[in-house]
Amino acid sequence: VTLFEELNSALEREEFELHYQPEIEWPSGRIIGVEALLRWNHPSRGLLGPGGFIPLAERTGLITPIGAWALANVCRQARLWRDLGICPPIVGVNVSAAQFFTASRFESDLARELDMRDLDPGTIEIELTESVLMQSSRGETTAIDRIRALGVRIAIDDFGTGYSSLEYLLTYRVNRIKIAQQFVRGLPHDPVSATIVRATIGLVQEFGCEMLAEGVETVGQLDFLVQAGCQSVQGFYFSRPVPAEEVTQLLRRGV
Ligand code: G
Ligand code: G
Ligand code: MN
Ligand code: NA
Repeated sequence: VTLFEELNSALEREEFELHYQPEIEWPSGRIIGVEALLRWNHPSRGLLGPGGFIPLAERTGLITPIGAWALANVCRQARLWRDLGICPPIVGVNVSAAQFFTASRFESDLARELDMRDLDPGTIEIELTESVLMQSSRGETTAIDRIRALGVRIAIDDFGTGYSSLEYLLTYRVNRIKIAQQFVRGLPHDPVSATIVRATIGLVQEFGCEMLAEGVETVGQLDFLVQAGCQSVQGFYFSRPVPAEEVTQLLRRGV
């Protein structure tokens, strides 16, 4: 069997799992959000990260049903946390361009899930890459506008790694920018990383947008970011992505 055939049957075999990584406000240490990250529990290869199968899913169109599964599960989990009285303010889910632009499926799936679970739409955050913004046609009402109109949050993921046009930030009024971990990696000593991160933080502040730095692994990176004005962080320094039950514990007692 090929990897494609295995991926094709992975949904019905219930081989996918979502792990969640906390997003922390510092120095308060408060968990302000969690990001859902897909894992494939492959029958012979073990637990695979998205890097091992998302590109194949995108090329073959399988990302649409897999992504719909992820979205439904994120909404179900958000509702479970709400019922427990511990729902974080933001529950984020990654959405590929290939999935986002599949006719109006994504939007209608999202609206249906919110309705069915009776969720506050402002709890759910859709993480899009800059390539989605680039492919959206400016000047007309886009899927992004309609999703914002539902009250759902939009974040730009991996900010700075794409073909950023500042115009997109103004056009779409996204809620949040997630600064790519590739820029955080070199902090605090690499001067190029330091300059890019400081400039990005200044820019995002000008736009009045929320922000978070990804991939924080060391106290040196954390200190640099907080001093530069970015007080929301995510990364191995605080927690790896972990199964939902572990996040439930973290939400109860903090990281
Ligand atoms: O966990 P890991 O570092 O391997 O994730 C790599 C990337 O895979 C993430 O940055 C994210 O963009 C993507 N990814 C993770 N989960 C999902 C998902 O549920 N749907 C889509 N489309 N992409 C995801
Ligand atoms: O959606 P995005 O591309 O931001 O996905 C985040 C990915 O980065 C996840 O797959 C997650 O496992 C990974 N990640 C999260 N925190 C860290 C970190 O501190 N260091 C490294 N190297 N990877 C991280
Ligand atoms: Mn992400
Ligand atoms: Na991403």
